[in-house]
This record gives sequence, C-alpha cells and structure tokens, in this order.
Amino acid sequence: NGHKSKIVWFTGLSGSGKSTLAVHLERELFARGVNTYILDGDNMRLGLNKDLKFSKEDRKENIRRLSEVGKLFVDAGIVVLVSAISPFKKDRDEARKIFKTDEFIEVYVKCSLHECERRDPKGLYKKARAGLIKDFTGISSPYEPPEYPDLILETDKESIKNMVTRLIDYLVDNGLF
Ligand code: GGZ
Repeated sequence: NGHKSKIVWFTGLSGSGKSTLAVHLERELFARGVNTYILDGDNMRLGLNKDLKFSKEDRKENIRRLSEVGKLFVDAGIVVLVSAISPFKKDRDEARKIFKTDEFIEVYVKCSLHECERRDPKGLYKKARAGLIKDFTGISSPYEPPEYPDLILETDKESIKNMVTRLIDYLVDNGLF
C-alpha cells in the first residue's frame, strides 16, 4: 500500500457537479496507482439506503451510513470519494468525527442555484418548482454551505481539468503518498 487512505467528501447542490468531479478524480488517481471507491448518495439510495427519503432525519441517516461505509473502505486502504448533497452542517461534522484528522477532506462543490437549475440534468428542479417533489434541496429544503471546507471548487467558474488538478495537488500536499 503506497498511499495513505483518505475520504474525500463532496458536498453541494443537486447538479453542482459532485459526481462528475468524483469520476474525474477517480480516473486521475487510478493513473497514479491509487485504489479508489466512489460512494454516490443517489446510487446508494438504490440499495443500502433504499429505505430512506429526503426528510431531515432520513438525510441524517443517509450521511451516517455513507460515512460508516466510507470508514470501512478507508480502513481497508482505499481512497473513498463520497458524492452526496449532505446539506446539513451537523451531519457532515458528525461524519468527519469518525475519521482521523487529515483523513477527511471536505470539498465544497460550489455552484449557484441558478446555474444548477439551468443545467437540471434530470429535470428535478423543474418538477420541484412545479411542486411535484417535496423537500427538494435549494427549493423547498435548505442547503447549509460549509463554513470552513478544506477545498472549494466553483464548477460554474473553473474547468474540470483545473479543479481535478487542484484536488490532486491538495491530496499530495496533505500526505496522500
Ligand atoms: C434533493 C433529490 C431529492 C430531493 C431526489 N432533494 O442530482 P441527483 O438527483 O442525481 O442527486 C440527488 C440525489 C440526492 O441524494 P443524496 O443522497 O445526495 O442526498 S442527501 O445527501 O441530502 O441525503 C437528486 C435526487 O437524489 N433527489 N429527490 N428531495 N435531491
């Protein structure tokens, strides 16, 4: 095992670019011989988390499970990339607590609601605006931005290439190898 395990936690609105960034980061890490595993909130809701909806309590439990599963992978020596809206500061802070200092990297995937809504890749914002989806983050459910994220990536301003470079640099500077 040539590297220290980490958990990179991407938080941000639906459509902000979390999953895209995770996939691109995974590709770059693979090229450097680093084993990764992506835990995607949306995806995990099809299996382990299929009993959960989008109330505050269910999101809290979703984040708790993602962090616990992430911990198992980190303990197994894998770099974990979590992509989940994780809108509540308290839930993210609880997630951080179960990891060692420097193991947990909070990345704020910053993108204006206006731009996320313009992208609307799954048409969910449109449905939420029409009242067809309740508790939708940014529309009818809050998003609490991180106060002190380890990294901020502004997906409506920077290129993917540049953001992935910044992620890799951050990981290397913080002891990935
Ligand atoms: C937010 C919702 C909702 C509601 C369905 N609110 O952009 P997506 O589509 O592909 O990813 C979103 C995903 C959010 O799941 P998470 O597990 O990341 O959320 S949380 O961390 O808050 O627990 C979105 C879709 O599910 N989706 N309904 N009401 N996003």
